[in-house]
Amino acid sequence: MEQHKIIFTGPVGAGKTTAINAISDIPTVRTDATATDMTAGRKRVTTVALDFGVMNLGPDERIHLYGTPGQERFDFMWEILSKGAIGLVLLLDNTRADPSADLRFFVQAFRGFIDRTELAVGVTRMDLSPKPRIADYHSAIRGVGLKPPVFAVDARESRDVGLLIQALLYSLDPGLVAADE
Ligand SMILES: Nc1nc2c(ncn2[C@@H]2O[C@H](COP(=O)(O)OP(=O)(O)OP(=O)(O)O)[C@@H](O)[C@H]2O)c(=O)[nH]1
Ligand SMILES: [Mg+2]
Repeated sequence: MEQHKIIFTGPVGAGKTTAINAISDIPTVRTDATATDMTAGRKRVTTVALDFGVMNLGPDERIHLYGTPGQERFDFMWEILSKGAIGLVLLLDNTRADPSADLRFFVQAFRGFIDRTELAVGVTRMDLSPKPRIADYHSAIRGVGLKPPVFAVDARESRDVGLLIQALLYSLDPGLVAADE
């Protein structure tokens, strides 16, 4: 059995917990706690340690999905969770005040990891706020020297989350996805 590990990160409310829950083939492990600080203005619960789910790629290949907390005060978990992972899914919430700043912040925070592995970016809540557009994200991320796939996704939709993971796997190893199809 081959096992790979992928990390989901991004700001509070981007949909990390929702996405892992939507795609996981097992009941997910969550560490949601009642939000007490400024996060409470945006949502009722927030991840304080990690999310965990598993996606079966084939009979003997699995992906372990780990979600980080979005809140910066739990950023010590980011490095712990990233150990041994093969790629990063960055989810951004298009309704936040400055999603491009969120993009730059998380790319900076995970830069060492991204340079060793691969990145795929998913933009959620575009149904609620159509701007910035995907093209704006492409230029923002080219500005920091990266060229990852960027998709509009609804974190509640397993198909959307699945496409994002496939794009990440494809960047890592085109054979990995092709072999499964
Ligand atoms: N309308 C809309 N809602 C979405 C979309 N994607 C996710 N959501 C909702 O946005 C919320 C995301 O919440 P979480 O999954 O807890 O976010 P998180 O990234 O885990 O947040 P923290 O753990 O606090 O960092 C959920 O209520 C989802 O149902 C989308 O594309 N459109
Ligand atoms: Mg969460």
